[in-house]
Amino acid sequence: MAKKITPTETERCIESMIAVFQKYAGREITNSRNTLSKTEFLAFMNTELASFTQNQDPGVLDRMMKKLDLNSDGQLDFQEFLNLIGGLAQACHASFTAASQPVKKM
Ligand SMILES: [Ca+2]
Repeated sequence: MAKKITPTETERCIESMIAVFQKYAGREITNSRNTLSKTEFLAFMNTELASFTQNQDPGVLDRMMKKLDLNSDGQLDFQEFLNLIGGLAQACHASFTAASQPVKKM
């Protein structure tokens, strides 16, 4: 009998990133299943990162899409998507580490 291999937390995270990307990239039948169109990007942001988007002015997501779209093809491929996730993870990590710093005594 084959031993069942349990994925590690890291492996599950990678699998989740791919699954989420594919879920939104596959929404519009007229658009590639391997990239996020602007509509798919907005759906992703407003669903998966609603706590971030709800307090932003509408131009922020437009500017984010333009900045993330490194090859300016109007689509976000998986690498461009990962830059977004990496940037958000970095910002969260920075705020967690800042919050856990002991308060300096004067
Ligand atoms: Ca692109």
